[in-house]
Amino acid sequence: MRHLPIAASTTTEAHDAQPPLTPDKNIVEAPAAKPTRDAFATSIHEYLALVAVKDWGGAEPSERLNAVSVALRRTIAQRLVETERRYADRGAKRLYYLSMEFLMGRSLANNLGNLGVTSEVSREVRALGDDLARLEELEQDAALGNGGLGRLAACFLDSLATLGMPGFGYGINYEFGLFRQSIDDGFQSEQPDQWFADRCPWLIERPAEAVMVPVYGRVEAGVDRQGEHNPMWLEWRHLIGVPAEMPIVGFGGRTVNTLRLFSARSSDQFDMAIFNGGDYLRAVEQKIASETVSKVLYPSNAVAPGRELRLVQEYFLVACAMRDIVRRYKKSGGEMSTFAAKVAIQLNDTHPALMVAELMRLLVDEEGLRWETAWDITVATLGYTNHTLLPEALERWSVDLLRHVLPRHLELIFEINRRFLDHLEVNGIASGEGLAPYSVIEEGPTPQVRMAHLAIIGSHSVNGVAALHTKLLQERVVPQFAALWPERFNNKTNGVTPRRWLLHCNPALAALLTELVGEGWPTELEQLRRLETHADATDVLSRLAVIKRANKERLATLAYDTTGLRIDPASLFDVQIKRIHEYKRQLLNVLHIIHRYVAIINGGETPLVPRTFIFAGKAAPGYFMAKRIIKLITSVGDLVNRDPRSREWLRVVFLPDYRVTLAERIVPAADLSEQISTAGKEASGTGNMKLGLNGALTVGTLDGANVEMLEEVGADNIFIFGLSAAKVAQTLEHYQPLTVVDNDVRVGEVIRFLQSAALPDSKLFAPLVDKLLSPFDEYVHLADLPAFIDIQGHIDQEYLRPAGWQRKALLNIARLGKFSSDRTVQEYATDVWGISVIA
Ligand code: 26Q
Repeated sequence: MRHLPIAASTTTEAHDAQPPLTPDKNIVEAPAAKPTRDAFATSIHEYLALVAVKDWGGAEPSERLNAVSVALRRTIAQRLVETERRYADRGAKRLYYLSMEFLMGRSLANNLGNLGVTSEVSREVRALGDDLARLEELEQDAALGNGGLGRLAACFLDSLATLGMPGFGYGINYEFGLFRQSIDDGFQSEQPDQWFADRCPWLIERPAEAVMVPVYGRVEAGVDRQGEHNPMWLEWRHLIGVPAEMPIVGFGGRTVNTLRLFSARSSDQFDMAIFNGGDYLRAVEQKIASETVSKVLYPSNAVAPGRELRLVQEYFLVACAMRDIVRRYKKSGGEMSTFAAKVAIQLNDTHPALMVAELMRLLVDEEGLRWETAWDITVATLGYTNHTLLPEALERWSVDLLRHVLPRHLELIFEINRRFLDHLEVNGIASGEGLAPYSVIEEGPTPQVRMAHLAIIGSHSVNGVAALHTKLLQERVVPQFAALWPERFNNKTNGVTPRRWLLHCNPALAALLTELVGEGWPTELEQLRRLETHADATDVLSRLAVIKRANKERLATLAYDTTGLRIDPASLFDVQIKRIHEYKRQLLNVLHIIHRYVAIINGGETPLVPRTFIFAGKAAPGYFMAKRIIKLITSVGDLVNRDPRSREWLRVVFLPDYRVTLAERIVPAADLSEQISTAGKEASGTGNMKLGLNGALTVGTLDGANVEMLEEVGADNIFIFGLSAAKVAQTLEHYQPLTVVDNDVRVGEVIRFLQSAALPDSKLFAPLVDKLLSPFDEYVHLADLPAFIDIQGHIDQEYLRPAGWQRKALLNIARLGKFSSDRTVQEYATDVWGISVIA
């Protein structure tokens, strides 16, 4: 039996501490010097000689890529050390961004660009007889995330470093990132994505800073020497968290922050004890179980089985981050009583919400602070961002499971809740049954812990990610807390990094922008407003068109290479790229395609404009309806792409394996951006911003950040259609999709097409049709279909006037400057984190 006195430190490091990152202040260093070409070439050759044991001529392309990447380490490491010293000298407050997901994509081109050494390195690689762009294409994406939430975290890290703010990411070094998707016979199939967490040139392992994380076991009441309640957490199992650092290079290369990713390892000491006890197989099993914790990223919408592992993962992140943060804080001489003055922790959704209990455990059990003091520190330190309005997506853990995995944390959660409910009663805010909506515990046959409640009660700031989302969060999701603590709630509309999503992914457009508005826009995106003076300059508009056309040709080549389908760059590229989810309504998009097809076949009506409908996105492996929607898209595609009557006018392509790198190719090539979620369901969206900034016009509902995009670009420059969030709610009170079918000929034709044998395997789509016709279709597809078809007709007419279309595209680019993640991060820094630029 192993005893862990709770009052004793569990932050024990597994190995000796490393020397501090801060170098001797007397050493004079070159001020952020660029690497010289010679030094760079030497590093490449050294790496090949020492690691690959080859010369450049004999090295595989992937080894050359590694050599070039590792050769940048010297410069990056130097900036990292300089940055750390700047922060330390100023005693800067630091932000830690806790997220189960970081969707980083590729690093090489981004780091070269941010360091400002792309052309030098490109020349160097050419001198060696290779091509940098070719090598860049070999880099695998770091896909440690599902979608928007993970990519937002990555954009925020880029902005923090670019702004010169001390903001650091904490996450899990999954061995398997988000699954790879292929399309077999029109169906999604999934393959593991082993992204070689241990061999990534961008990850620097820090084994000396490993931390220990206890899980499982039980709690026994005890009393300390002063006679105070002193519980013991007993018979726990421990995991070791081994950190690796991914440097985050800010634009300009002056600031380099880090993303710390932890891998789970088993504790050798512990295993040895079992080995020595003679139970060899149990020891090996234990080892495997421990290392499983960081094995795989959970796809969103993951279903019940295997959830215990997800809970352990969430705690693993929280516990590793906590120990690392406290170690650094104490090393800098900080007292726990002033922790919140130097440390801000942001919870990316509720996934790391156990931090509320973990911080209390640290402060009360380990540091011996009074409950009230500890609570004030906890609330002052933590901030919580909500990313969803879907009630089914709000995290809940059963009390039984929590007791099993984290017995002491469950006790702390009960105590937090007891004191909170007491406070409500004492102050006459609620009592009896009226306490239920506030309680962290949802009573019932299997009582649940509501993680959003825990996060809200334990944080000084609660924010939504777009104005509408924040309003609905307060009105619909947690009105009880919004009324109780109005000052806690605030909005932070999402943004995207202009470096990756404009400068890097669309170099031709970026060059034109620089020529027209100057070179400040990548860090001051509002400067794009200056473009407005060119809105009627025909030469500028035609240059925009030429750039778009070239990007479309490049995408057409990619589409042909990956699917064998030829698409026409002269057609309108109509793009919907995002996770496949019913609320995002890829199905509505397909219904419109079917409408166009039926109009050609039955009515002999050819559309005004040839269109290519481009889809990409992954469905959660267990999400039946989403997977069926993919099959419908590919089946409709097979039909319309082959039929000689339609193929001139309609092409449908599903590009497999959507990921950051694929988005970088699609986004610059889009004419039209589909943002058609059921109003009130999409928290913000960020793809909408990326596409708009690259000159795509948006067709969208009044949902998420679309509302604010409309405000920015003006009603003439965006295609808004459909029910508002309020109207959706009203409609659902007595929704009769069959009435829409009866009243709109076009809708009737589309439904009859789906019910007929027009599509091979048409039976496969019966569940989709049933849902469309059900009064319980909470996504109200058919209610919005007539307006969607109407606006698409209007869009064709607009597209027929190229100058008018390009003018709108220009005004989108000019007016979307608000949606830079630099702006978002600055708002968080001022309103929530209390961190500043450390120049
Ligand atoms: C939860 C429990 C178990 C397993 C997985 C999950 C899980 C994982 C990921 C639940 C949700 C997610 C991801 C959510 C997400 O990406 N939300 C999106 O966040 C974006 C950034 O704020 C918004 O722009 C999008 O509107 C929102 O859908």
